[in-house]
Amino acid sequence: MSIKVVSTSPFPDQKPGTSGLRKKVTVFQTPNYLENFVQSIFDSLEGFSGQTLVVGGDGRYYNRHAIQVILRMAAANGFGKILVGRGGILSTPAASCIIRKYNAFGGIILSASHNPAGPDDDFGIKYNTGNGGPAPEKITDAIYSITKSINAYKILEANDLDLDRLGETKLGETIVEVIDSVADYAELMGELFDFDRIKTLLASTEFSMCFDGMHAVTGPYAQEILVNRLGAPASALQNCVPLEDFGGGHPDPNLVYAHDLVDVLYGDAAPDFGAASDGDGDRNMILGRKFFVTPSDSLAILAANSHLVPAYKGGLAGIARSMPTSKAADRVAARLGIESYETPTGWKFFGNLLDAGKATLCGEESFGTGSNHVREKDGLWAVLFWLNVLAARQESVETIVKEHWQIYGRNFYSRHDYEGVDSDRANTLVDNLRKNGAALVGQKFGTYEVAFCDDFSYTDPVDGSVSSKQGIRIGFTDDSRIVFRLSGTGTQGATLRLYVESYEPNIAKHSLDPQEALKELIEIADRIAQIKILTGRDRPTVIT
Ligand code: G16
Repeated sequence: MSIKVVSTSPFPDQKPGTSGLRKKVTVFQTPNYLENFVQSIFDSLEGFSGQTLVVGGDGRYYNRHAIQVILRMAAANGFGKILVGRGGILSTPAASCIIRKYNAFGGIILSASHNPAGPDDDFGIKYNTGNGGPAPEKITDAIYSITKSINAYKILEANDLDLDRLGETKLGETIVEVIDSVADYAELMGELFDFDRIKTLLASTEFSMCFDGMHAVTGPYAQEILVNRLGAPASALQNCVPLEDFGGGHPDPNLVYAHDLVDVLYGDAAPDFGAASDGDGDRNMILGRKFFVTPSDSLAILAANSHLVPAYKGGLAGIARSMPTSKAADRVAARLGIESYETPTGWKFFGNLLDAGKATLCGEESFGTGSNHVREKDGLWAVLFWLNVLAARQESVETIVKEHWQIYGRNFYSRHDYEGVDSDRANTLVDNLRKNGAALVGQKFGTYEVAFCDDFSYTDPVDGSVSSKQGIRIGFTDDSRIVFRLSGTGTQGATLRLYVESYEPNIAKHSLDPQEALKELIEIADRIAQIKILTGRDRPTVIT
C-alpha cells in the first residue's frame, strides 16, 4: 500500500460554523472537497504521529463513504491507531466518551446533527480534541486558514475496509479497530445513574414511557440501555431503527419536528414520560403527559435535583449555559451557592469550564444538556437523568416542573426561528441592530424600557480568549430580554433566531401559555428589528 500525494486547490467556503463544517451532500461530493477539509484538520494539528484517532458518525447518507476516505487519509498522515464504530456509527456523545476513555489524540465526527439527511440533504464533519470536546475556536480558525491555501493531501492507496466486523485490521502501518458503537457509552451511563431505581420505575405498572429515536443514531443506544439493561418494554421505543435518510424526517427533537412523539404524549392514554433525541444523539426533548419541558427549564430542574443522582450527589461545581438560554439555571446556582457561567452558543465553549472543574452541568436552549462525564451534550444522558429523578421523587413531570416554578419563579421563554431566509436580508437585519442598538437605551416600548443593548462578547475565564459578535441582546429594566442571532448550523440561506424571555415570580400567572406571556415582547422585537418586513415572512418557521 503506497501513500499518494494528490494535488488540489482550495475551496473558499470551508469555514466551520457553530459545530463543524455543514454542507449539502452534493457539496461534499465535489472532487477533493472532503479530502481538503480532512487534510486541513490534520495539518492544523501537531504531535499525532503514532497516536490514536476516533472516527464515527451518525450513519446518515455519505457516512460510510466519508469514513473510508478518512481512514485512508489518517493512515497516510501517520496516526498509529484508529478506533471506528461498527458500521461507521458513533453517536456524538459516544464518540466523546471513547476519545476520553482510550486517551485518543482526538476524533473526527461525521454529522449534520438535526439537519435532514439523504443525497440532496446535509452532511457534516467536525474535529474533537483529546478532551473529547469540539475543537475550540483557535483550532477551527487554524483549520479554516489552512483550507484557504491547501495544495495537496495525502491518502493511502487501499481497498475499503469491512466496517461491520469487530476487530483489528492493518491499513498500511496503521491499526484500524472496529469497536462496538454502544458498549463503552452504556457502561458509562451505568456508572452515573441509579440503574436499580430506574429499573424498578420502568417495571412498575403505574409508569409508562415512550422514547423516539427519530430514525437516527440513538436507536441502538436506546435499545441497549433502556430495553436490554433497564428492562423497558420494546414498545417503549419508536422510530428506533436508524435509516440513512432518517426516514425522510427532520431529526430535530422539538415540538414541530418530533411530531410522532408529540402525538403520543398529547394523545389518549398518553404515557407518563416522553423523550426524543436528534440525528447524532446529543440533543434531547423531554415531555410529560401532555406537558412540554423547555430545555432551559430542564437544565435548571436537573441541577436542582442533581443530589438525587449518584454521579452528582456530592454537589455541583458550577452551572454553565449559553447566552440565549433562559436564566432559570442561574437561579438554581444562586440558591446552591455555586457559580453560573454564560457562554456563547456552541458546546465548544463549555470545554474549558468543564476541564478546569468550574462547571459540572451545562445546557443550551437548543435542546442540549450535558455534564462533565463527556465533553459533548448528551441526549440519552438527559433522558436517564430525568428517569432517575422521576424514580427518586415518584411524582409526575408536570408536578416536578410546577413545584420548581413555585420555588424559583418561572422564566417564560420562547425561541422563534425563521429558516431559509435570504442571507443578505438577514445580515441587514443584524447590521441594523448593531448600528442602532445604542440609541435604543432608555426608550420605552409599551410597559418595557430598554436598559441595555449590546453584541454579546465572551472572555473565556480559563484561557482568556475573546469571542465577539455572538448575538444582539436587548435587555429591559425588569430583566426581560430579547436576543437576536443568526444560526451557525444551517446550510441553506440564513436562519434568524429570536429568543424572548421574561421572569414571573407570581404563581398565579405560571400557567399562562408562554406565547401569551411573551406576546408584548415578541411584538416589540418585530418593531425594533423589522423582522416581518426584512425576512418577508409573517410568522416563524418553528416556535419552541
Ligand atoms: C450545535 C451546537 C450547539 C448549538 C446548536 C445551535 O448543536 O453544538 O451548541 O446550540 O448547534 O446552533 P445555532 O443556533 O448556531 O444553529 P448541534 O446539535 O447542531 O450539533
